Amino acid sequence: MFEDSYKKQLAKYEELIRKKNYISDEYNGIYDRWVNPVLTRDHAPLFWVYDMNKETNPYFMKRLGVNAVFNAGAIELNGKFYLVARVEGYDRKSFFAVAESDSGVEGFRFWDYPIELPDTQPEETNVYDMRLTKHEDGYIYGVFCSESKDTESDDLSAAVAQAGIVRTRDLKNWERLPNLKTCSPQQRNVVLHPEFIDGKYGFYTRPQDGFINTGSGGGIGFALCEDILHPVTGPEVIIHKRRYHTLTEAKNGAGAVPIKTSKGWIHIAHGVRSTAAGLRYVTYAFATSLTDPTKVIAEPSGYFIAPYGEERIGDVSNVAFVNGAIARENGDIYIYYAASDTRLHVATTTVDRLTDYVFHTPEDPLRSSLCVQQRCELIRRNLMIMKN
Ligand code: M1P
Repeated sequence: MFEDSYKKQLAKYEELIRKKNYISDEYNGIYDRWVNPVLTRDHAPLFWVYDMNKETNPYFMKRLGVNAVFNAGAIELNGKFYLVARVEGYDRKSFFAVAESDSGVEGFRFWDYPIELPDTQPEETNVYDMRLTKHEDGYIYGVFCSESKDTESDDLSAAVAQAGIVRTRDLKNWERLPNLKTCSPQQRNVVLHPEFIDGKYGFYTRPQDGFINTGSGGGIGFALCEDILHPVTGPEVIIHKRRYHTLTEAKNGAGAVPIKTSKGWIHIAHGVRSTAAGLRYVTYAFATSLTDPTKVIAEPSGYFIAPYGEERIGDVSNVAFVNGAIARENGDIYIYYAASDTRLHVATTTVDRLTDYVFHTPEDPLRSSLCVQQRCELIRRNLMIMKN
């Protein structure tokens, strides 16, 4: 029983890791979507899940199941692609683990051990969604959500979200710094800017009054911090506001570390709106000025990656979420987007295409009558061209 089941599961696992990925035939000219997810719960090595001892596990049972692998920070080091994924156990707790691939679109294999973060916050119950920033100070920083129970509330599910910070040089040895202190009672989706700004560290923030609702937190913020070892920010400026009847109406948040281009910093963020079927999460893009990170200089209308087809189904359905992208020196970009809090996909593009998309796609005019005008102008121009 043990031997047969083990061999079968191992063969399945190896087949999954070796599975070739290919580009989907869905076209938009902006990016290519790859068909197979790059990480799923089945990518967890068998020895993370099963007890491999025949004596203590004669039925070859899962003892510590993995429920989902999703929202990953991403980084390229020495030509290889690394993801620091959110791995969620059957027990609902998440942890981080490094997966490595040569191509960035397939063959991701987890390192033997997940990351054991220094346990410096006794009240911390859950950790998730690490953003990896290669900072110009020489460190790789991981900024993630550190979640604790809200002990001041009678509601059992009330929680407090803070931004935890770790740093490393090799993704193996991690130093934990104090959690970020901002003017907001809660923070999630915090991202460290890769360059110093006037000698200071810059954080994209997402101020929120409650754990789920942002309340008075009006959107994606930005704040500076003088000393990363004592990370306290000054006031937050809201750089990208939530807006009525757009995809950011309920909330939004920074996603991947911004990508530097000759025209500006390109951000891939997420926006959330309420529907009769619950919240819908999509990603969207915008650009900020190279000289002023608080100034939005381009804002294409509509979503960038939304959950399509099977991606719409999962533990938290109707969610596309990005917290990691890799921009290579040759101009290729790999965007790792999670589907419905369950699995991780990749979409590929280039700096040129992404820049064209962000800077030349029209803005959302915010009202139906203006949107139809915008579309009719496009149609008129196109029909003229097509007639000639
Ligand atoms: O469930 C969807 C996402 O919800 C949260 O994002 P936000 O703070 O913007 O609501 C995060 O918990 C994220 O991990 C999750 O994918």
